[in-house]
Amino acid sequence: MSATLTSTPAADGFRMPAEWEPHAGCFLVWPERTDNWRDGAKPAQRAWRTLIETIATAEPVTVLVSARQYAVARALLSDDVRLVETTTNDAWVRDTGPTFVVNDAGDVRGVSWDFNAWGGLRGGLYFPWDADDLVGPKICDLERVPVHRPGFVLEGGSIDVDGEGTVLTTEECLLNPNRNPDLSRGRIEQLLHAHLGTSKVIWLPRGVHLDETDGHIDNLARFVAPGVVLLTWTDDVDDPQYARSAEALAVLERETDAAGRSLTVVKVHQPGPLAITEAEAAGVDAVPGSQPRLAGERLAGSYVNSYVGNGIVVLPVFDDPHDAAAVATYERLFPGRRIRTVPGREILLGGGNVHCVTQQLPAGR
Ligand code: KQY
Repeated sequence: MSATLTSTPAADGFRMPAEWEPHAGCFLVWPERTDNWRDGAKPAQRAWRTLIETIATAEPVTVLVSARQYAVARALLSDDVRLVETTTNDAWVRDTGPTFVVNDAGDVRGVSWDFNAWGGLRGGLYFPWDADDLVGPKICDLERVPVHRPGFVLEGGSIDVDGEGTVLTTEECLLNPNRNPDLSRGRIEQLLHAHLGTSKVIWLPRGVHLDETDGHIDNLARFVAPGVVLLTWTDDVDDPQYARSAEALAVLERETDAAGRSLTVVKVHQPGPLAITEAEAAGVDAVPGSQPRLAGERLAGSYVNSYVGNGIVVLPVFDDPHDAAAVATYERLFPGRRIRTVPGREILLGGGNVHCVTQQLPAGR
C-alpha cells in the first residue's frame, strides 16, 4: 500500500504542475451507471472510446473499469490501453482521482481529497459515493506514489493551476456550505497552498450557469499558459451566462498572478445554449437519490472543459456553429500541439466534459 504522509506537499517542496507540463499518462473511468448515462450507457461508452483512443495517441492511458464491464471495455479499446478492474460509483476521475504533485527531483506524490459527490446530503448528485471516495488512494497504490490525505472535501475540477504558484477557483464551489462548512475562506486558502504548493488564489465568483458541480472552474476558466486564462463567454447579454462570465472577466482583468503578472484573458464563445432533448431524457433511468434528467433542461456546455496532453489538446465539440471558432482559438493558444476534437454531447449529458473525465499523471524521474 502507498504510504500515507503526515506532512504537506508544500512543506516537502512539492507543487501541482500545470496541465501542459509533461505527463507520464492519463486515467479515465469507464461509464456504466444507467441513472446518469442514457440507453444503458452505450452512447457514452462510444464517446469514451473515441476520447480514450485520441488521448492514447499522445500518452499511456489507464481505464478503471468494473468487473461487470471489463470484457465490454476490453473488446472496445485497443490493446495499448491498460484496463484495471476497480469499483467506482461513476466516471468523474478529475474529481475522484488524486491531484498529483511533483518536486524538482522528479518525485511524484498524490493528494487524495475527500469526495462527497458534489455536495453530500446537501445537494450531492448521487448516493452512495463511498467507492468514488477511494479512487484517489487506489490510483496512488497502483502508481506506487505516496499519498497525502488532507481530510478536506475538494474536487480536482474545482481548481486550476498555472504551475507557478497561482490557483484559480470559484467562490460558488469552494465556499459552498455543502463542501467544508466549518472552514473559512482564509483556512481554505491555507489548505490549497499547503497541498498545491501555491501562494496566490484567484477567486472567481460563479461558474457556468446550471453547472451541477456548483460552479467548477474547469468549465468556466482555465490557465492555458502562465499569465493567460481561457474564459467561456457569450455575447448575448440576455443569456444567464453573460453576467457570470462578465463578473469573472472583471476579476481576471484586475488581478495579478503569484508572479505579479497581469493576466491576458482569451474569450471562447460558449456552444448553444444546449438543452436535453425528450429522447435523451427518456433514456436515463429515473432513480430516487440520483440527479434527474429532464427534457428541455439547459446543459452547462463549454469548450474550456478540455484536456491538455503530451503534444495534444483534446476539446469537446457539439455540432454547433461555435465549434469552428473554438478550435481556431485552441490552435492559436497551443501552436506546438495537435488540436483534436471529440463529440462532447454524451459526456455533457452526464454533467461534465472532457476535463472532468480525465486525470493526468505528471512525468516524474
Ligand atoms: O464537472 C465535473 N468535474 C464533474 C461533473 C459531475 C457530474 C455528475 N453527474
